[in-house]
Amino acid sequence: MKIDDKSRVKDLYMHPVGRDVIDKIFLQMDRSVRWVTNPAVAQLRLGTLKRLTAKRLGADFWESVYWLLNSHPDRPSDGNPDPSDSWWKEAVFYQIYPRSFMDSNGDGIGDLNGIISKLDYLQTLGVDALWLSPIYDSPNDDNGYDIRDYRKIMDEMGTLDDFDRLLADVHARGMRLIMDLVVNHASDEHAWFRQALEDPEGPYSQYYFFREGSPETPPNNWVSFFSGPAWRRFPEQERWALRLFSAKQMDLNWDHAAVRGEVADLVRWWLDRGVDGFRLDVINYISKREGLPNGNAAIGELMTFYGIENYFYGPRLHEYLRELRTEAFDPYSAFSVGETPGIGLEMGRLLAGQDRRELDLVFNFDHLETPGKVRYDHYRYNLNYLKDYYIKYQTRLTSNEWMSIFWENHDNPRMISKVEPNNRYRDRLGKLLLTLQLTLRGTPFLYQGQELGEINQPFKSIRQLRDVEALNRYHEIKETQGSRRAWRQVIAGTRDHARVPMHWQEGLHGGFTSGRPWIERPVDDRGWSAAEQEAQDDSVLWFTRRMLAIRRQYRPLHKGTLTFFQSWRPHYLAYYRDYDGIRLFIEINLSDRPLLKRPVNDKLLISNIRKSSSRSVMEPYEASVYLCRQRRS
Ligand code: ISL
Ligand code: CA
Repeated sequence: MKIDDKSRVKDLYMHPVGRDVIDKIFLQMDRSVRWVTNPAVAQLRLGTLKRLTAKRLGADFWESVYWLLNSHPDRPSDGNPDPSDSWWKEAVFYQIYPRSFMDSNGDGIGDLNGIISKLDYLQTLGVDALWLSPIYDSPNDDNGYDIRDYRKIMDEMGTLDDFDRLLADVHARGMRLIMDLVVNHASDEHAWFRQALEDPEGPYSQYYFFREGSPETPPNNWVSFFSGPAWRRFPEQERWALRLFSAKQMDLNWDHAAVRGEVADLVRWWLDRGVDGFRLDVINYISKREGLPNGNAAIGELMTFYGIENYFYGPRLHEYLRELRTEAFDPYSAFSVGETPGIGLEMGRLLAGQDRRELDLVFNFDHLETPGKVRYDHYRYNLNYLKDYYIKYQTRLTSNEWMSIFWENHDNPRMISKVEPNNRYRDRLGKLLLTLQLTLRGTPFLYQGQELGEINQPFKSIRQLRDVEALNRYHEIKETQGSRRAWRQVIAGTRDHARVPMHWQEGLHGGFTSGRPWIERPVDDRGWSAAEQEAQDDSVLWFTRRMLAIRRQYRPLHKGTLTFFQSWRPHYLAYYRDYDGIRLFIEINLSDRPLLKRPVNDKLLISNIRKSSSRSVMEPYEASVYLCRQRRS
């Protein structure tokens, strides 16, 4: 059904993209979406709404919304396809940020040989698959997310031989390895871009979004995720080029078939080497609206990024993903998980619906901040929201879809510190978050350091930060609001919290390097290194190992159904996982206060509380997993 002035608000909410957009707007405003679903409003014609809101939202607002919805006629399917036993549905992934994982040669930068030296550690931990953040040749403006040569290993990381050895060693341990595929953009130092600059009439010009126009004003009002306009000026060529991220990350033009061919080619090249799949960086941004029109101001203000409606879910996204899958992934049965910032639940279902053959999984980010907050705000993360989010997902997803489960990655502060900014209950909360992540229904992606209960860093000065996003942001805010306010924002959200070196052992630089690390790890947390935790039976590290072993042993934790128990109780999250007559019960206190327990005489498998002091009351942040006694029936 076409959406236009005659449509009603309820039509909007029944459309997958419409629903997501509305949910997102209300989430951002921290308001209940019931405002929209109530019958009086639901019947309203959009034309009427348009007239009522014309002043506030601007005439182009509704035009953008109609365009967005009408370019996505598909509906998620109601269920079915194969709830199959794809390996990635049962696997636990572990994300490595190679630059900060382990340095083998003392230059202060993590490398492939460093990773190889820690494979025993990872195998003992009990994870099934590794995801490596980019290790390709790169000038490192954005730590490898700006690729100069897709078929070369970054000098600091090692060589292709090292890579082949790493892959063979991973496989020999029965694990799998996926790489990061960054193809929304490439480095301005990539040969394609250099040739495009050299020869504006040549074939490579079409690989990018070049625009002429006044040297003072960028071609449109789009804003970069890393501050400033989304355009970079090339004075010699008298042209602008689109760059949604840093000034050195030039957006590739996927509408040009040759670009899609190149991407399929390089994917096959790595799959031929034996990798098991890819995580696809900002993959929902690859299709941009034709003509690159200005972004609507109301949307820009609300979402912080002007222009986003023109590409966060572009008109040809599904088509391009299907093509890439047919051309490159499917012949190798390779796995794909899309990083899809900004998309909502229903769009996620469209992108990862099994019957649609686009992606296997997506990373959705709506749960990383509680409503109304953004990463750069100071606030306490409310775990009740995580519960609501998860319940909502599990209620909407069908057998045709599967969910990724993650709390952290290299772009986000540490979850323990978000919940308890002063790091109280560090040990207990770390274990709670792991319990949750490893017992919910879906595929967990752990991020390096979670198994050590890592927390945010007490950075003291901008000189300690390295991340291009944080540095740009700091300087941008400083100009208008001064350095104190700039610092206050940046310290809350900087991605560097998660990018400091792994804490392998006590002493200098945590055993990460014998040289000077590329980024310091200012936190003083004696006792928390991997080696120290190894020697301590009740550490977070040992808890992670046990939890992973339990997950391996009990099938209900993979494919089992999930049934919530008393989901209406605030601060209380409990659920059953059932499979083949075996039942587990997971019970979690989401708050820092005591809470009533469900009376059980089931067998306790694991808990983050050493010895429960009471049979009826849970301690703050208590999390326990029980094996239920044989069910009568
Ligand atoms: O949307 C954002 C701004 O709020 C960012 O979170 C952004 O979408 C996200 O950081 C995208 O991340 C990925 O692509 C970036 C890279 O810097 C990140 O490290 C990567 O994970 C550009 O390649
Ligand atoms: Ca090194």
